[in-house]
Amino acid sequence: MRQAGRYLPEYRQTRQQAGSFLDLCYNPDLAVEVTHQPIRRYGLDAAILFSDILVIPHALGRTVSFLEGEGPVLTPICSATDLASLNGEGLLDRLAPVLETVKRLAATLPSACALIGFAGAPWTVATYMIEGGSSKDFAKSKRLMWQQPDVFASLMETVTDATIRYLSAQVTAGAEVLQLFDSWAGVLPELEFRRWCIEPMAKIVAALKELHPAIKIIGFPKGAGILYRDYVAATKVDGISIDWTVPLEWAAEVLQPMATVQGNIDPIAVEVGGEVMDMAVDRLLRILGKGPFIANLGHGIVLSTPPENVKRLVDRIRR
Ligand code: 1CP
Repeated sequence: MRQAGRYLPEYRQTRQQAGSFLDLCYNPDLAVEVTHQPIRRYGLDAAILFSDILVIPHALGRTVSFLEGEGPVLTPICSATDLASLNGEGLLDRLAPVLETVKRLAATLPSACALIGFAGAPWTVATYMIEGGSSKDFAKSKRLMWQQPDVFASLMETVTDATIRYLSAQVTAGAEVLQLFDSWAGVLPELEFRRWCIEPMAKIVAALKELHPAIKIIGFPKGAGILYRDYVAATKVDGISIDWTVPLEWAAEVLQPMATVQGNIDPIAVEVGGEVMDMAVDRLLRILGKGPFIANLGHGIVLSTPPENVKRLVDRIRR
């Protein structure tokens, strides 16, 4: 959940050297360095590849840029004509620098440190492609989904297929675990959640397991509420990353028998630190620590987090 990033001074320094954010993602020397930074600092059990979920739209031929302080900006997809401009042929060539980063990480990380590859889940990636960036209400995405269902379905299929090819290539390059981030799963009504979050994810998991039977896959349908249960059952993920709103006792009883549960400390509790964070960690370990569990946050670390709070968090979990 953003191991690397702007809360770390060493990241900010490397980020400056890189030029643009996408230049950083596509520069294996710097992306390897940035992936190693939190591992060096905290000795974590797993490293997540440094990249972004928006390299997929970029590799499909859309323009993508990250404006300082404003987040991502893409040329929005509004019609069948825009859709026709997507080009999946050169996908893996365009993503070759990221795959090179995975290869180098597999060779250089400590052997006890697992390497996690990742991608955005299709719904979340599609929202950025349709909205042209971040969104508060996801209205354009929902309008396209309901008013131009053929265009929307076709976009989802293109992104799903690209995601399978990209993640399969990450495994070939040395990723040992894959995580799919469906950060905006929680904005969909039930039926649409089943159709556009669960179904594509089930397809992705099945395809990747057929290609790489030993691969472990973690899903993160943020905000899914009680639908987390059906998501785990239907997608057959090995791990389920829960956001901080999911009740721990429910997760232990309902989710842990089906999958390894990952989560779910509130990122602001980590920013606040001290006893607030300690109490959250202790309760988490008490309730979920008896079953298969990965200690983590419930979403990405926030920029204003003091790095020493993360150190205290890791030390406490280890103890
Ligand atoms: O200037 C900067 O340095 C930009 C900050 C940043 C970082 C550190 C962005 C821009 N992306 C990343 C890296 C990143 N993104 C990782 C690397 C691995 C790690 O260290 O953890 C990962 C796994 C992601 C995934 C990602 N990107 C998600 C899914 C997870 C989540 O946080 O919900 C999403 C939604 C994005 C899109 C994105 N990338 C960056 C921004 C500002 C955004 C938009 C977020 C939004 O819409 O609110």
